[in-house]
Amino acid sequence: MKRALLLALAGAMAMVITLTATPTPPTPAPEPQAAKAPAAESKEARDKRMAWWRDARLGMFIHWGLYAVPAGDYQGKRAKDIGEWIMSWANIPRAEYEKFATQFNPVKFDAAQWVRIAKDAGMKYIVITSKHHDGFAMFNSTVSDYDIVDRTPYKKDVLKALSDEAKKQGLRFCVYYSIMDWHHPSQYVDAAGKDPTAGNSPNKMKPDQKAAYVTYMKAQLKEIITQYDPGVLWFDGEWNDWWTEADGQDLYAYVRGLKPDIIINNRVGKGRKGMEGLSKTDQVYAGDFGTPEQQIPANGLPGVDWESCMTMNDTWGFKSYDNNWKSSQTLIRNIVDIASKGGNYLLNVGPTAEGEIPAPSVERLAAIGKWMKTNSEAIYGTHASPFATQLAFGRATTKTGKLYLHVFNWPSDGKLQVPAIKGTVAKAYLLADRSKPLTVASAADGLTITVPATAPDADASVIALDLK
Ligand code: JFZ
Repeated sequence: MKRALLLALAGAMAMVITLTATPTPPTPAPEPQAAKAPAAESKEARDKRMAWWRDARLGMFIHWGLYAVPAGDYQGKRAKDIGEWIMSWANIPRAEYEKFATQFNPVKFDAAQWVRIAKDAGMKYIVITSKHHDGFAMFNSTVSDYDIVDRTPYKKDVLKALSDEAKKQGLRFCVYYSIMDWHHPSQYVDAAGKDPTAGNSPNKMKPDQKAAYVTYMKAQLKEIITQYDPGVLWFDGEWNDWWTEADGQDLYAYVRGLKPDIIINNRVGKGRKGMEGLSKTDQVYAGDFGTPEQQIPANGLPGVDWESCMTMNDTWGFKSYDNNWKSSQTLIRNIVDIASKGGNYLLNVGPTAEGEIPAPSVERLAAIGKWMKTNSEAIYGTHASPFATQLAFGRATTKTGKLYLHVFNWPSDGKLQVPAIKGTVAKAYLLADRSKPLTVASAADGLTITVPATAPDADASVIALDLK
């Protein structure tokens, strides 16, 4: 009786406090108020903000999280599905999945080495999973203890180490963040034969908990931006029906409010056209660039910023038995193909739970680096091919006063036929052998360049034309 009365009194007092408290919060609200519509930014301001990213052309994606512990194996179950989705495809309840944290101890992790591997491959930025669909934070979060510092024997903040190293070695540090969260109590699984706390896509949102979840995401994003200063916020997991374009616009404005010159992908809202990844054009959608996944657009897209993300094998997160590696030739030609269409290439690695980038990935990155060392001037800061149709011999990129011909199919007769170009050629030479000028014959229907009998590079030989 006495206790009930006390509780009632306390309740009444709280009511009074609520009713009489001034509406002004003690500290200024941290969130920006007005949603800044993307259209409000001038073209000049946008070009300035996007400049480093457009010049970069090549970045490293890193999918690293607790899923590296099972590495594609759960209680004898293996699947064709991607490694970072194991919580979903192996139907692992939250309480079971959480236990992987106790086994996550990447003692071989070396931030300086990872950044060096990316840099030597010619990559200009790194995008790492700060939180994937499994909800586990790979950084030190104070709004959640489901993070690497609080839950693993390793106890160290790998995002901090990587962001410091990237800065030191001159690469832009960027983060991936999943909107869908299989661990957060606001979300659950409603699918036949599945544990309600396992992962699933689509997943469900408890309507009365959505606001709290958005607050949670914003708090984590604020931690990420203040602690690691990312150049890009790469959202994902936006496709559930409980996430709307209005939510995307609000989150976009919030993140830009925290760091005005940050770049945000189009998976923050609902503009993305499936795996094709580019944004729909029926209205203005949130996000600065399109995100084709595992594919390259057939043609260049004038005036559109986009980035193709791709795996080197078939998984993003590490799987011990995925050996379906693309050849380094395919990867090099993808870099060229994408640059020739005006896009960026975000190429993935999935490190192990011990903290190592798999050897087949390191080997391919070294081959890319070797090619970039000779040919990167035909990639960085270039624009899409000026030719109306795709070239029979390969691809082209351009920048002021320069045209680069990337030859995949070397002419057997030593004569490279090039369609007519604007401007005249002052000088032609191989990037692999700059000191030897190549003979160019100009005619109304195009150029004939006399080239050595054998290709200097079996993957892609680049001929530079200085134009006047
Ligand atoms: C998403 C993630 O689910 C995946 O784990 C990885 O991080 C990748 C980069 O992004 O993959 C998707 C996203 C959307 C679709 C398919 C895969 N989709 O809409 O079909």
